[in-house]
Amino acid sequence: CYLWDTTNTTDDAQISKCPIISPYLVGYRKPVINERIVWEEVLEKYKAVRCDSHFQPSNCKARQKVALIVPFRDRYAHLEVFLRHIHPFLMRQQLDYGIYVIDLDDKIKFNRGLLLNVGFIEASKEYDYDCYIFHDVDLLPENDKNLYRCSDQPRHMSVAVDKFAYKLPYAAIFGGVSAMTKDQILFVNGFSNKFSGWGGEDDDMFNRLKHHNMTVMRSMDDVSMYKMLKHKQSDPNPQRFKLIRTGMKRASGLKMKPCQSIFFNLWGVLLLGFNVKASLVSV
Ligand code: NGS
Repeated sequence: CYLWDTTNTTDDAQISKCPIISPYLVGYRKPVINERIVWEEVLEKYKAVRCDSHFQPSNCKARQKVALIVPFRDRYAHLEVFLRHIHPFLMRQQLDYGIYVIDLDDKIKFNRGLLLNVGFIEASKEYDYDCYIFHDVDLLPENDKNLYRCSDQPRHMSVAVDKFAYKLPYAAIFGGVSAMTKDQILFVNGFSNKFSGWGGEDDDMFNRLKHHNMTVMRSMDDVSMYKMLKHKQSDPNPQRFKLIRTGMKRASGLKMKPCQSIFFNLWGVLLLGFNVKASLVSV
């Protein structure tokens, strides 16, 4: 059940590319966070995306096909606010996009890296995305000139978050919102599945990127502003610093070509599914 009218878009040659900068951008707009919204209203308001959360501009061909991967646990109130905010934001950017909210079985400890890997695999099966944006549900972009696109190097997008007084908390941060192409993800073998509990998986990804000679790109902080929704701090993983320290040793030990390595780590994700307790191959 795809939303777009295929009768309009079957002939790709006839439809021109969307402009590099969408004419619908409004710049800075304070996110609305206090009004509750019920699911029925979200669906009613955004009929265009009601079927499977997939949108495509009707009058031009989007320049990038973007999958938003949202790791999720229990924060339904945040999810409502997030979806209400992010749909019109992405539509204004004239993207061909899909949103994947990846939940984990309640019995399993939250594992952001694992959820992002699952989201990547599932989204790739569904559509030929150019760009994967790993997006925390509690972060609302404030300026739609912050373009949700990938580039030839991985991008860290949540540069200026209100919680950190709109300043980068540390140079190697890669958490919150980040964008990578399929090739970039495959090249570094996805995220580590080993980080159970809060923290560190993004730092480990930063190290993986560095290890593979990639450079993390950031936009100017006046464009990359985000509002963080309030929540209680999750339980940090006490093992995270050790895992980060030993991460590169594990990565170096792989000695695989990118096309093989994705099967190693992401194969572990497939085996794990959402429930399985069995030990798995993960790095
Ligand atoms: C660091 C965490 C990162 C996290 C970042 C921002 O301390 O995983 O804070 O978190 N690293 C470690 O704990 C090693 S935030 O306040 O945005 O939730 O992304």
